[in-house]
Amino acid sequence: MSTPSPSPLDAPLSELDPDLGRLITQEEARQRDKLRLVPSENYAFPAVQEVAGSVLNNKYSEGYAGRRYYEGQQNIDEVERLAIERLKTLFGCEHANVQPYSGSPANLAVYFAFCSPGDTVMGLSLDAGGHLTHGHKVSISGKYFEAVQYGVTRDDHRIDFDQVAALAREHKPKLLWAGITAYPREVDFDRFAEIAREVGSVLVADMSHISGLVAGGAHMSPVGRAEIVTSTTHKTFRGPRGGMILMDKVHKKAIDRAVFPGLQGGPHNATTAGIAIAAKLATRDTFKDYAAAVVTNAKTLAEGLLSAGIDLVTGGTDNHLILCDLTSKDVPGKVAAQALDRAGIVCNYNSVPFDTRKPFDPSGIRLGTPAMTARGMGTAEMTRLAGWIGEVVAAPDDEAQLSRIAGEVKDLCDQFPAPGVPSA
Ligand code: DSN
Repeated sequence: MSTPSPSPLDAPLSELDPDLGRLITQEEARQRDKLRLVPSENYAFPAVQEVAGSVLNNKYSEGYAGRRYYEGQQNIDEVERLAIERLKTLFGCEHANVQPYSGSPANLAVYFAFCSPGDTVMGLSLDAGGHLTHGHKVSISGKYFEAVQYGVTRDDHRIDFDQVAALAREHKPKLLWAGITAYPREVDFDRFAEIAREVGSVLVADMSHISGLVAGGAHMSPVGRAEIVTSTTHKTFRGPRGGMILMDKVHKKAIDRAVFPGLQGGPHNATTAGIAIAAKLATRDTFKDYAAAVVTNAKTLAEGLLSAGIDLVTGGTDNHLILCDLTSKDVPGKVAAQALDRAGIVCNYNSVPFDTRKPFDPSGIRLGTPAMTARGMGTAEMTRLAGWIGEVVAAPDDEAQLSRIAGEVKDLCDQFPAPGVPSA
């Protein structure tokens, strides 16, 4: 019997699609040669990347371990059980759902589990550092529910707990969201829990940005304080692009049903495996050191930026991110972010609290240390980086200076290999 010849459709990417191959090679170079400061980004653990492209992608598994709608789950059930058990051990929760496709679907599942359209919900407004899915008017969370938004104080830009308590007493929301995407201070989940208890709301903590810090002991844990905890798995946690929901057992049935069959079809099994790996690695002392270093680096970068005359929202940071207010520099955030990118420093422009500019052309830039710390950079590198950012903000049109800095950034990056990114 002759061996069947392989289909030309099964050729490797380099032969099959050189255009796409070139784009991936270019993206590898970008992630290798530039300083990545978007606080929601990171370098996934190489082992996570390994499973992301594995044969686990090929399997359909609608349902949950032991209760699937397809046969052939001998291995997938074990993968999902491993991920769940490891998250329970890591975060100390009673149950975990690892099937949400990412953070927004995880949050939507919580709405679906607890609310009917028209119910009142409360969350931190986007311009104060919250997330679209916490009740913003353009999101389904603000369109299908009565969303009440709280903010930060005008004087110190920290969460205004007097306002949270007053609004919660007035509106008695079904869900009270405690979560951030552009808030540089520790979230006081105890205070949120107290308010939620008083008014009978379900407290939902969205720890997407900080789940790695929580796992590594560098931020107060919402588990045990909030009934429900949602998170992405690819930010400070360094797992795959995915989502998870942690909860007490009492909510297991409602949340599991809301995720499947309520919102989603088959789980992405390769992602589930990646979550299992990240949860295992997060128990290591090296990861605790990483989480602590992310915060130390952010504090050092913040001090350097203040020394360079850049105003910071709240005056500094307790976590992995920094929000710079460039109003006094008379440089729009977008202009600064684009100039920084040309200098090899990648961040995003961002609104600052009470911004007088529009969200697509705001007054600030948002910086974070998770990716640089994953490369092994420390406080000396953060101080250099603060100097470069100060130079760029002072002269965003000085192309000669931007090129000089881009060269220096590349030299620095050469000394700190990017995890999971092939060397040049
Ligand atoms: N897009 C994420 C961030 O950058 O913070 C939040 O979903």
